[in-house]
This record gives sequence, structure tokens and C-alpha cells, in this order.
Amino acid sequence: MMADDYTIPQGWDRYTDEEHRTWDTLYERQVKLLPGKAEQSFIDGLKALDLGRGGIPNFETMSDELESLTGWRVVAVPGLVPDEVFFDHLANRRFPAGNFIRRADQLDYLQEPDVFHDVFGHVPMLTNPVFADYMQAYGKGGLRSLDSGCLKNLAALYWYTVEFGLIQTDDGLRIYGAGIVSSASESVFSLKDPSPHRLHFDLERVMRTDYRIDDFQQTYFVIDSYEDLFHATVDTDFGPIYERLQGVDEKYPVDTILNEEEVIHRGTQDYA
Ligand code: HBI
Ligand code: FE
Repeated sequence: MMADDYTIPQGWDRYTDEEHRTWDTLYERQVKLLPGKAEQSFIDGLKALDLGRGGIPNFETMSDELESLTGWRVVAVPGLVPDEVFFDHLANRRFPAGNFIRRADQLDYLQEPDVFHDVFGHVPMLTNPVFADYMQAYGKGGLRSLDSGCLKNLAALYWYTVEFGLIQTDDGLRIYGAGIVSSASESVFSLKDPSPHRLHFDLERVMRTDYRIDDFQQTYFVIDSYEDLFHATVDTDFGPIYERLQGVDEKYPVDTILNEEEVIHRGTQDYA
């Protein structure tokens, strides 16, 4: 039975051996690729939550550990949930994760968020206290945005940070976005390929940018720190931004570079 908040039991006992093996296959493939690519909090989070112990993680055990670190828990949902339900979970430090896993013949790409994308991709970053606070702030901002008609702008922010974000570190550019760390091909493409633009993150600019959900990104936005991201989001009064954006239906196309902006890498856009 599904509750009002769309949560369901994970049903951990019902996973088949084949489903656990699918997790293991995906896990091993990503863990080999990610050193030197994923930002350290992601790698630390995998270890802290012991996500490589074998098989699909049990949400209860994992949540007990995660809660002791940053107060977040993971709850099971059947798939995409309505925006207001999604935001309400985040605002209360619950991450809704799909409980199903992709079929063995869909290892590389799946449109819906399954347990591998949601748990491997998103949950390790929730062990970083600043990022964990950002996610909650995003959820609260999302609830507020529902009345202002600016949901699309907020969705773009999520897309270019939580899902496809890059971060500048002392060791170079690294990945923190869940959509990238959970993808074998995009974890290489996003950092190494000459095709996509890599631009410095700017809140309002990002919120006005279109995005594509069906292929590699044509532009990635780079933050300097999770603190910057948190403060850009929390210290900014979204009211005036929303007001400016009200009249603006047009989005910046996905390959735009503005005159005044800080370019980290001007992409060739060959891939697109
Ligand atoms: N539901 N389960 C789930 N996962 C998401 O990432 C998600 C969602 N519902 C809405 C949603 N994302 C987005 O529309 C928001 O980020 C704007
Ligand atoms: Fe996601």
C-alpha cells in the first residue's frame, strides 16, 4: 500500500539474486572509473555507508548510518513522485529513492530513477554536511516555488547541480552530480571530452538555462565549493529572481555562452 507521501516498503527480501548481481555489476564498473573523477565526499560517502558490501543496500540499515552522520534518511518510492511530494521529502531530510532496479539489458541508460541511480548516485553526497543542507534548502525552495510558477527554473537548478554538477578542487575538476557519477559513459565525457562547455556556476543564469534529459549535457556548470552553492541558494531571495523571470519565457539554449560569463572550457560542441 502506498502512503500519502508516496512511500512504500522497500521490499528488500523480494529482490532476486539477479537483481542483486545487477547492482554489483554497476557498482564495480563505477567504482573503478571514479577515482580521480568523483569529488572526495562522494568517495568517502560510499565507504561510510558501505555501499559496496554486495547487493542492493537495505534502506533501513543505510538510513540508520546516514542519519547518524547528517540526519537524512532514505525512503522507498515506486518511481517519479509529484513535485510537491518530492520537495516535501527533501525539506524534511528524506531522500525518496526508487526501489526497483533496471533490467540486466538496460545497464547503460534508463530514463526513470532506479535504485542504482538514486542510491549510488545521490545518497553518498548526503553524507557531506554542507551538501546535505543544500538539498534540504532546495526542497524548501521547491515548496515555495510552487506558487510562483517558477518550478521550471528550480528544476534547472537541480539539474545542473544535484544531477550534473562539477566542482573545482585543488586537484582539478571533479564530479559531484548524481546523473554523472552513476553513468559509466558520462563520468568520462563530462570531465574529459572537448565537446561540452564547462562554465562557472551562476544561480540566476543556471535557473534560466534549458536542459536536455535524453543525452549527455552540452554544458556543465562548475561550483567552487558546496558552501558557495549552499549560500547562493539560501542567502538569495528568490522573489526578485522569480519576478525577473516571470516575463521571460525564453530559456538560454543548452549551448549558450554569454558575453560576460566565466568560461572554464569552451566546448567544441562536436558531440552535439
Ligand atoms: N521524484 N522520485 C523522484 N525523483 C526525482 O528526482 C524527482 C521526482 N519528482 C519530481 C522531480 N524529481 C523534479 O521534477 C524536481 O527536481 C523539480
Ligand atoms: Fe537523480
